[in-house]
Amino acid sequence: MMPTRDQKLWMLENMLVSRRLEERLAEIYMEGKKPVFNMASGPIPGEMHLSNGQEPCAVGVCAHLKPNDVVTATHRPHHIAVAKGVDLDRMVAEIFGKATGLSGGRGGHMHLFDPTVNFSCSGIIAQGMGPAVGAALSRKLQKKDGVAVSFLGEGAANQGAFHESLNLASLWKLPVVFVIEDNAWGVSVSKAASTAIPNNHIRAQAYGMPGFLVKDNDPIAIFDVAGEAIARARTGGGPTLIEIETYRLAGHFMGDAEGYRPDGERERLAAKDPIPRLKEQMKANGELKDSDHDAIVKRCDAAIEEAIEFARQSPYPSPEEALEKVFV
Ligand SMILES: Cc1ncc(C[n+]2csc(CCOP(=O)(O)OP(=O)(O)O)c2C)c(N)n1
Repeated sequence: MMPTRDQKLWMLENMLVSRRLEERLAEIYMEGKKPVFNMASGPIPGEMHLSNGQEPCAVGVCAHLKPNDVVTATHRPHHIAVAKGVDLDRMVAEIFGKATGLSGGRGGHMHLFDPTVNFSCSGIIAQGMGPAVGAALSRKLQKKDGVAVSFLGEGAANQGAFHESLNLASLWKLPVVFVIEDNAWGVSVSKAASTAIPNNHIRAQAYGMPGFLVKDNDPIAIFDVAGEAIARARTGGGPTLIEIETYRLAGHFMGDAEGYRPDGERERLAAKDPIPRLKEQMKANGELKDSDHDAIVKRCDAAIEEAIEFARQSPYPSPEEALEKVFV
């Protein structure tokens, strides 16, 4: 299943929104954290996990989704939230901990919930998998349209929730797709040091569902495989496991010294950046002119600056509200 030019433009624009937003967030994150790095200070308090490099996974999959389809994402959620159509202003306000944020400022960047497009994420590894299976089950029981997609890291594939979720999804033939973003590292632990087999898509066999491996972090190849999996889920064919070999261009979180990376890995990965790759491919195919690209970048930056301004101007929640809408 090959994307049309419009679908490629959509993927390029969404990758650029995510990337350029994260570049701005990384700058703002450091405000108030110099010369002494205190995670709690500055306009963006708390941890910050950037997804730059992993954007193809989000756009290749979400290009096939509608607002009523469910997505559960991870602690590294920005690229997926953008591609699922989460409101940018309220997303950035949540990242700033403001009252106008998606979770009223209670959650921060790992807890972006947008029911209008059925998007959620969690800081707990593999935690989105059970809810995605539940969402798929509810759609099946109610005979409602819609699929669920659960994104996870390769580290999450060693959690019990992974195995429980795949088993039930297959047993009940649910409309759910599991997408592993394999960036080869779980914090500082390599996949080779944590996982008994070289590739997680093989685990699909144990649960009686199709499993696919997509190499090279290529949005078009991801679009192809995800399109078939999502179409199968929509037409009653049951779940699929997709493993994508991707890479994060930055550290596990902001402030990570990345001492665990082999020499030259960062530079080698940066040279394979998927966003300029798609841009150059489209230009070579006559699908994109420099002026088209400039117009896209301008549109992205305007939306990003507007969202940042909205977040900066928004009030913090009042202390009296702190215990509302939470488990105490
Ligand atoms: C249940 C649970 N255990 C441990 C952690 C701490 N932790 C946060 S991110 C992370 C690594 C996750 O690796 P992976 O799933 O590969 O995702 P990546 O960070 O590479 O995107 C860990 C262990 C957590 N958040 N939740």
